[in-house]
Amino acid sequence: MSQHRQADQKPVPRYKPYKGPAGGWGALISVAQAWLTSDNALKNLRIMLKTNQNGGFDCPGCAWGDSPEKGLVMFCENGAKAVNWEATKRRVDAAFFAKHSVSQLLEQSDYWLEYQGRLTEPMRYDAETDRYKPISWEAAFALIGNHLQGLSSPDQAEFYTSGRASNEAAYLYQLFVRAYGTNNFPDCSNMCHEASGVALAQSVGVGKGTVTFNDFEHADAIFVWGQNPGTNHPRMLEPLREAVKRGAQVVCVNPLKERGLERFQHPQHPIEMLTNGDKPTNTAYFRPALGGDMAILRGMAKFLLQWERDAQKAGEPAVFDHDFLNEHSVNVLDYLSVIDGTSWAQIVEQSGLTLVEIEQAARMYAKGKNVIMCWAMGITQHRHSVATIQEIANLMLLRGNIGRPGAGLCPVRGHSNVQGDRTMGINECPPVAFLDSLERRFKFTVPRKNGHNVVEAIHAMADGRAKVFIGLGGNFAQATPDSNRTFQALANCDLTVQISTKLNRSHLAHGKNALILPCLGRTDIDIQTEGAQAVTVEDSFSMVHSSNGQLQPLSNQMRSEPAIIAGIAAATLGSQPVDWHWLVADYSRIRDLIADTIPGFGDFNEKIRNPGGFYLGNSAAARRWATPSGRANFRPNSLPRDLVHERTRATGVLPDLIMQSMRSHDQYNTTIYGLNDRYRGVKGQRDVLFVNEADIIRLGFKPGQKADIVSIWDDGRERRVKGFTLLAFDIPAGQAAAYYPEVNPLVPLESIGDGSQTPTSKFVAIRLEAASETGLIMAKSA
Ligand SMILES: Nc1nc2c(c(=O)[nH]1)N[C@H]1C(S)=C(S)[C@@H](COP(=O)(O)OP(=O)(O)OC[C@H]3O[C@@H](n4cnc5c(=O)[nH]c(N)nc54)[C@H](O)[C@@H]3O)O[C@H]1N2
Ligand SMILES: Nc1nc2c(c(=O)[nH]1)N[C@H]1C(S)=C(S)[C@@H](COP(=O)(O)OP(=O)(O)OC[C@H]3O[C@@H](n4cnc5c(=O)[nH]c(N)nc54)[C@H](O)[C@@H]3O)O[C@H]1N2
Ligand SMILES: [Mo]
Repeated sequence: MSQHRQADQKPVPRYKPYKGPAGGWGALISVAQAWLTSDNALKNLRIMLKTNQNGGFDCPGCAWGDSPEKGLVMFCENGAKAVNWEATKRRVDAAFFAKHSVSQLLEQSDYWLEYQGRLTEPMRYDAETDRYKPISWEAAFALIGNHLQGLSSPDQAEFYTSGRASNEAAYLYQLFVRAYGTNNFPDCSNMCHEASGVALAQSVGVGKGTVTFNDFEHADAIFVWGQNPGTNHPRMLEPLREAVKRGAQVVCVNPLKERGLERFQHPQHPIEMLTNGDKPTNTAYFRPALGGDMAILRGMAKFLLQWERDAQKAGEPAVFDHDFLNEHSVNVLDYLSVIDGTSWAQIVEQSGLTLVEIEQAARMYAKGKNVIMCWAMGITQHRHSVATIQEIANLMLLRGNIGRPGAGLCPVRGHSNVQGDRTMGINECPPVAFLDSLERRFKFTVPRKNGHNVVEAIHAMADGRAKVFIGLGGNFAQATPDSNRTFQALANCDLTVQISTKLNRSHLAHGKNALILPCLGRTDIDIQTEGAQAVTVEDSFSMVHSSNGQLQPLSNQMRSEPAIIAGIAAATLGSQPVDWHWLVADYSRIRDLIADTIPGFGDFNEKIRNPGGFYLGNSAAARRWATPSGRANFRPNSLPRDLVHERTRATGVLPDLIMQSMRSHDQYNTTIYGLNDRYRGVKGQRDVLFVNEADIIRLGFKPGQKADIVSIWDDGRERRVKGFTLLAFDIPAGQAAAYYPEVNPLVPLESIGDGSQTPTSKFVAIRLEAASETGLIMAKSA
């Protein structure tokens, strides 16, 4: 049965361990299903072949880059799902909203909501009938303009951005918002790689990765920390497998045995598919405690220091890269002294690994001449994420592993243009140089005070300090922590505006006035006054390239994101400081402004004609250190004293388990494509808690039984999700895992990263309680 049809039917939950490799026939079958059930099959096949091709569109899936030289088919299973999901023929129009009240829609699952199809016309919430009703674009813009003009301060509005927005849309948006007068730019990055940006800016002077695609071919060792590329960045599996093939070390650090980090069969490789051959994607696999990565890294550094001292005594070649340290770094002695000050006992206790394992990881690191370290949400969504990422940088600096071919830092980004949006100025703490350059170019007084991030925006709306919320994409209500409080915060607003492609819970968690503004997606053809428009995006490797929509939009009532922003801006500011409508008639005019104000974008319009786009450059990769010291900084942070938060400890309740929240194979963030998680063997359900069998029994439950999950925090609020099935799973003792966004109500709004304020979605202290509802799921043996 097709996965899409499940939206209207009750699925049968099932759990059966998955034995195949990642990719392979499973992926091919899944692509075929997504394609056949998209209601647009033939058109979609044609456009899928245009994914990530020159002249085609950038995959709306993840931010992994592609080799600019390769002519391969460059989409993956989950990219195909993302494309098909967007390119549906089903429509959510006035008739749909006439049929369903908002209260009725609230009863539906996230899966059902998005499955209903593309939003096709602007709608306004009508409180009397509890329904969305059609509104003209002009009236919608006027309503927004009136609300914004009526605020006593521009800081009473929040302007959210999700990472799919193109460079052109993002630039226009930030220009409008700053001309309006605020830096309130909460964005998805605040919940994602914020810690990477903060940490790396302090360590190496630039908050982005330093490697490019080709570096993977020259690395002797690649470390993959807290990332599940088999599901979230499938195109990364090929370079990993190629690295293993040529004898490089691929070291995975992840508490779960993720299938994509074990074996991979290339679904676009005929011989491999026909012979059913698959290849390993790692040479070592370590399974840490949640939040234990910094201790592992510190342990590796401690081994390195020991070997360096041994080598000095024995007159053998040094372990550290002394030339690099002398020429390029500061603070190394402070760092070495915090290493000496960290005890082996604390390292082992916090890491969840044995000393032998940490030594093995250190040897693999020390043996490689060129090492790349990759990481994602398993590293960034902790309280001490900034310190952990700085420890990655410290370890890499010791051996000069930044700024030479085959070596470097690689925070693997999430949304396809989340990195580009930051480059364009979607930043609540904008760099002064950027503000100066806006002021020079546009001659208005740019707001200098830092704005709100996601968590601050929720507080501001909850307290009544913010009254208008505008979302450029995304699903704010569902992606954020402490869901009940976020809902309440949005409901408090005088106006909420969602610029969206698909129906989601943020349209239902609305303010007193609310608008849904339907926009074009990456796959749609975008026609403006001067003709068809391309947009541009930046991938994880700082490659900027253009993206051209290929499909006829479902309705002529949809508008492009830049056109919608221009409409809002004109209704609010008239034609100040630019003629908004003139700008969006031809996006190359926006790109000219980008070229004028953002370094690296000179001749922007020329450069994007280049097939494959252009490289923005990265100062750290060129060993230029844009830090106050002018050098790479060792950051001597201490390990956390206790991984469990003192506000959890303050309750006196001991956690039963520490839980992480993660993505299934059938979802894109809050977009749920289906109820299966193929590589983890789960079918037909999402309300599951992965727990070690011994823990299930220790806590007085049986595998397959249902439980309520309650999180532990000292503010007297109850945070509970009900009736989760306990799945006996291969997971380290004391840990649990569940799917985001179902468990977001459990993440306390105050549980955030030091220095990043990212919600700690990978570390939630929980208790299990007997559920009112009980039941066993069918546990079939393989
Ligand atoms: N198909 C698909 N692609 C996507 C997305 C999607 O939802 N679907 N989302 C996109 C976005 S926005 C992002 S940010 C990325 C997310 O990509 P990932 O970061 O891969 O996403 P998660 O599912 O959150 O996976 C986190 C991984 O970290 C591990 N982990 C959890 N806690 C720890 C820890 O303390 N230490 C270590 N070492 N590991 C830990 C988990 O077991 C899991 O394997 O993917 C992007 N691409
Ligand atoms: N517990 C927990 N919470 C998390 C995470 C976690 O791991 N655990 N991960 C966090 C991370 S890494 C991220 S990035 C955030 C994601 O947070 P968001 O980016 O806010 O969420 P998405 O689910 O990606 O947004 C999906 C919606 O975007 C809209 N959309 C899709 N394409 C387009 C487009 O082209 N244009 C416009 N305007 N709208 C579009 C659709 O209406 C769709 O419903 O969630 C965070 N929340
Ligand atoms: Mo993300």
